[in-house]
Amino acid sequence: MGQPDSVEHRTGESELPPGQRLQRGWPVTHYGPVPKFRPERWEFRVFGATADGDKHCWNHEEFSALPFSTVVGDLHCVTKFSMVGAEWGGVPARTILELAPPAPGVSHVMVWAEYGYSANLRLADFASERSMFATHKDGEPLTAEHGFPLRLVVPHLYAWKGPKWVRGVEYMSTDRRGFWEERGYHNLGDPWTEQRYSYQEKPGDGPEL
Ligand SMILES: Nc1nc2c(c(=O)[nH]1)N[C@H]1C(S)=C(S)[C@@H](COP(=O)(O)O)O[C@H]1N2
Ligand SMILES: [Mo]
Repeated sequence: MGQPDSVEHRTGESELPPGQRLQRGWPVTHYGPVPKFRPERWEFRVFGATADGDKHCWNHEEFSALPFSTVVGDLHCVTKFSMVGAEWGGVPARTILELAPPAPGVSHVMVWAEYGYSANLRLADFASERSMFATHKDGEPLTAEHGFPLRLVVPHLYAWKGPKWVRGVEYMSTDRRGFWEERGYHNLGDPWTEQRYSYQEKPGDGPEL
């Protein structure tokens, strides 16, 4: 056969997004050091424009007790490798939206991670049924370099939109750029239309640069 396992059959996708190539294994890609997990100091915070005006916090034990489910989704790195067919286990973003609802005017979220890494998402992208705060991949806990204890996976967007070592979500009534979106990457990041770089943005795709 010579080909990797038939990816199409596992993911239901007929092809990779344009310009992407299949990666064997799972490379580690991120900016900066891998944070050390300190359970006693860890909390997951939802803040900003919440419906009740309050912050919502879960410590690690509380977060681990939230209902667990799985989703199959691919990772498409803007540097052109894709990792396909992973089964992510964790807490769907929709569950967080239900437990800590946003105020009516919320249009975007900023997902925050250790060391100030952030990624902005339209609320509709965040609320996708495949957006997942993952603790596990293929039944195993995430490793430190892949985001343990928690990472966001948004399979329909480039993978920089999914922070590893995620610590919270900010609800926003206007869009703001996250870490890579401020540094030349596209504000929306749809791999199927190759929204890679900010110079490709059309009016309305993002805040003025
Ligand atoms: N906190 C944090 N999360 C991050 C990044 C980062 O630099 N910091 N890089 C992103 C990018 S560009 C990619 S491609 C994926 C890579 O995930 P992986 O290392 O598990 O393959 O993580 C994303 N999440
Ligand atoms: Mo990436």
